[in-house]
Amino acid sequence: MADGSAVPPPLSIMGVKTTCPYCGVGCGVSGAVADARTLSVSGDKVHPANLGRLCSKGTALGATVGLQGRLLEPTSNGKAASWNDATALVAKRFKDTIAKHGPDSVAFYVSGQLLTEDYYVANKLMKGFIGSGNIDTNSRLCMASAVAAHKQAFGADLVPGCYEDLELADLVVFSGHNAAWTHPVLFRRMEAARARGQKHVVIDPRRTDTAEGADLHLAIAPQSDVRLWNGLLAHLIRIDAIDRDYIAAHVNGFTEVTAALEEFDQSPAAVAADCGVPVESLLRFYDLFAAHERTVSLFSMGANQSAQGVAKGLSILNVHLATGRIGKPGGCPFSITGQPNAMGGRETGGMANTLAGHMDFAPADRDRVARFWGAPDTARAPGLKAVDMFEAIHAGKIKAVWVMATNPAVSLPNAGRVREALERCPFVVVSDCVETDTTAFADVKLPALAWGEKDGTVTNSERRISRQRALFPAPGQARADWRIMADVAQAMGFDGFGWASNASVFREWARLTAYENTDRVLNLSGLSALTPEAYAELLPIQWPVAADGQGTARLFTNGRFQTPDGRARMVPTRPKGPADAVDAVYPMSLNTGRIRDQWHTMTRTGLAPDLCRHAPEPFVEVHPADAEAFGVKDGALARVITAHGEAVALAKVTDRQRPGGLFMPMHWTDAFASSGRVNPLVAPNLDPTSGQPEFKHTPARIRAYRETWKGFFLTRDSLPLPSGLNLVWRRIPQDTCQQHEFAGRGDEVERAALRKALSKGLAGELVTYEDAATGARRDAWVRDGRLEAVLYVTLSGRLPPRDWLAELFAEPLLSAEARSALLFGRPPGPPVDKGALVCACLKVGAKVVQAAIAAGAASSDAVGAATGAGTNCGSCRPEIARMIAATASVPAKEPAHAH
Ligand SMILES: Nc1nc2c(c(=O)[nH]1)N[C@H]1C(S)=C(S)[C@@H](COP(=O)(O)OP(=O)(O)OC[C@H]3O[C@@H](n4cnc5c(=O)[nH]c(N)nc54)[C@H](O)[C@@H]3O)O[C@H]1N2
Ligand SMILES: Nc1nc2c(c(=O)[nH]1)N[C@H]1C(S)=C(S)[C@@H](COP(=O)(O)OP(=O)(O)OC[C@H]3O[C@@H](n4cnc5c(=O)[nH]c(N)nc54)[C@H](O)[C@@H]3O)O[C@H]1N2
Ligand code: SF4
Ligand SMILES: [Mo]
Repeated sequence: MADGSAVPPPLSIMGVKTTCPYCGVGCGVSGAVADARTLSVSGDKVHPANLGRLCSKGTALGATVGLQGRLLEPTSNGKAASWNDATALVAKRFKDTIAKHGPDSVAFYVSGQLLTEDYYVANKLMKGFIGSGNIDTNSRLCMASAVAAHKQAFGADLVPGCYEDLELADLVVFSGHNAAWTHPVLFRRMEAARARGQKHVVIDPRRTDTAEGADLHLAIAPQSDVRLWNGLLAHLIRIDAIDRDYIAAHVNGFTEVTAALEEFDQSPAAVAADCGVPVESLLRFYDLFAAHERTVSLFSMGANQSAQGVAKGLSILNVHLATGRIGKPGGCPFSITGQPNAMGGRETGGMANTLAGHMDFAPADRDRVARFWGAPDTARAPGLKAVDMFEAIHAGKIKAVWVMATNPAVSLPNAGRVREALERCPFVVVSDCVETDTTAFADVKLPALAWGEKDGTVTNSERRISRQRALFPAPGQARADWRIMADVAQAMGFDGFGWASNASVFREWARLTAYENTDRVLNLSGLSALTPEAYAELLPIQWPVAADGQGTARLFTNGRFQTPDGRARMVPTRPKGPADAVDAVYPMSLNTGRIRDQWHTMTRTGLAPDLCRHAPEPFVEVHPADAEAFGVKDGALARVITAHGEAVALAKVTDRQRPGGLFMPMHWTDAFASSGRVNPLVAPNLDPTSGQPEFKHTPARIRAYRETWKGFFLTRDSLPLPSGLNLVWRRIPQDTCQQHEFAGRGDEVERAALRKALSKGLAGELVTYEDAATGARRDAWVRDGRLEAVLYVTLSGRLPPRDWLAELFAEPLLSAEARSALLFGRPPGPPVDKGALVCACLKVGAKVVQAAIAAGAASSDAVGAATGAGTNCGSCRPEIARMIAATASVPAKEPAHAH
């Protein structure tokens, strides 16, 4: 049963099929609503992307649909406003700004987390009717380099392969892709293929969980990918392992590429030295690649997020074109998408340098789109790309901006400057579902429907269009993004925004893809006359969709590309180092990325305590030799400093990190840590063609934080924490309470100020214990016999485990024993400390896994059988294997497939 109309579904609706709102795998989800906001989810057994599987994040969706923190009414300058007033205000401010300063004085910054229908409306409004190219998307931070590479090589932004290819391949190369954590369900499918003999090669400076069990890991020097792939191509040419017939029939540019290769020493020794890998490993990669006709090369953020991201992509595409490994079952280059609808945004023209339907600003394309829209003012030139857009806001050139479904105050590079820009901007509108670091800068906040409420389509990494469907009625006054924009467009006086439903928006979009389409691969003609009922029931389908309604799994099967002569283009690329070189002041390379259980800026996954227990705090990974050199200790706090900013994070000393490299997760925001955001540190260096930032490399240094005291604070409800004190805090959501960890460098006066600030928000009786010898102080607030909060501080001593204290919050009445234990600082019985959560799906902690290993479980499967860990999405299996290897004298690894 499905509902595609604007009418909310009844509360009792059971088993609605929808799509996961997180990664680009695009898993089908069956959601069953029990009552008001209670939801249970399971994987959709017939969705082709996941066939019933979900990863830890998908599994925990039910924990994220509460209404806490939600925006439920429009506000203007912090005061509630009606939709009519808010719409009129946004329309007027945009119109006035345009009238005074021209269309390029306004901008939209949108997101791959919008639906295709939302994206289409945003783009039509900005490019078609406002007449400016100034709409860009967070996909600029994500997919822009791959898009540019595709356009140069194939003539359009086309992803050739499909998920089936990942299973049919004999060799899968992961280039800057930590699939085990970032596309877990696909990784699980490839692990199954690996058990049948598929080989895995991982190219990543870090030994990630994807690399852990791989046949080969090339821990390359940061930003040396172009050198590596060009070296591979030179080698394949040398041993005549390229497909000369395919090149002759279908590919231009081979001669130019060969000439460019010859500018460099392509001997394996020279390439290996430049890439910082052993020459034997390099040769193994070359041999594996040469030996396997059916090769898929996945590439993700380690490729795209680079000042040479386009060249990295092209180098990969060049190898596949030269070997004819494209458009074939199990053979293709595969740029994997991050967000649930990154693809939809690329299709509908969410990027500043494209129009819609894969049409550009070439006059013929531009005029065709303008004709279709009946919009004579349609923009004639590309607008500003994300980082430049925020620079233009900072410079006062853009005077009104509307941010939708993204959190740029956290996620853009050089985020301190982004915040300055938002602060300076005369008019900032933010559409979001919740309060974020970015909504703090908004003049107008507009409440958007969230996942589980919104309804429309998304396109996943394999070009598959799936429906997201509503499970809940709209809460408060929240509205669909497309509707909010259409209302503003109409209030601005524009025609063509009067759709009755999302189904009509989709139909118009599909018709545009088919409009005067003689050669564009992106064609949804078979969907351009969908009735509202057919739209409501639409089954997952891969574009292009022919007039007869048939989808398409693979592109370029006949060797024809979307270029004027139908031939693909190989494009010469030349290796360069990172944009900013390390030096004596900043001798290390700061790399950033994702962790297994958090999604981006934690606005949703941060609500699920189970997802916060694998890596509860912001951390920095550092190699043991560097830790030693800079006096950084494992488990202690460290300062990471770049020319742009500073952060404080927990040091994880590990040889999985390259010497000279640091890694920090991108996720933490002001809501979760006082100094854990990484993007104030990241240099805004861009790829000159794609405009994508080099998130993976900023010169940095690391130092110990050296606190003089530390402590923790557990409280039933979230409290605003004091600022201006010389301390750092991190908040960790627990089932029963909010845990805050503190460390400070101030004296007793500061600690007293902290205590005072915290007490202000608390009611109840305060009981205190002080131990002058260790400088320990324990405060507990008890109200009506229930524990409200505890604050433990110590100068030199140890702090007890938190889990035992957290559990006291669940007690309706504290026992006398518990009360004295509270002040004594020690649990009455054996300490409860579950350790980190290894398996978030089945809630299995490290201690339980270790116990199973100690009892003889010698493989991930055996640990799974004993504890359940790793038996759902499997993304913790590499970690379990590592724990086994660390315990056993003879490392018991996953079965290795000898070459
Ligand atoms: N759990 C989780 N999953 C997610 C997301 C999430 O937030 N959380 N976000 C989704 C989104 S939007 C995206 S874009 C994808 C991203 O998915 P991935 O690209 O897999 O994720 P990242 O961790 O950003 O980066 C991948 C790897 O690139 C490596 N790398 C760094 N520098 C280099 C280099 O110079 N060369 C090479 N070859 N590799 C390098 C990093 O060490 C890192 O391990 O994940 C999606 N899935
Ligand atoms: N250092 C570093 N920075 C990075 C990266 C990195 O690897 N390293 N990766 C970059 C990449 S690849 C990406 S994709 C970005 C992601 O960065 P962001 O897009 O900023 O991250 P999200 O937390 O996903 O933000 C989405 C916001 O939209 C809201 N939202 C969700 N659904 C809807 C909806 O339907 N409508 C509306 N109006 N709002 C909604 C959410 O509440 C949330 O606030 O980060 C980039 N930044
Ligand atoms: S792999 Fe996980 S996050 Fe990605 S779509 Fe599937 S369930 Fe969602
Ligand atoms: Mo992304």
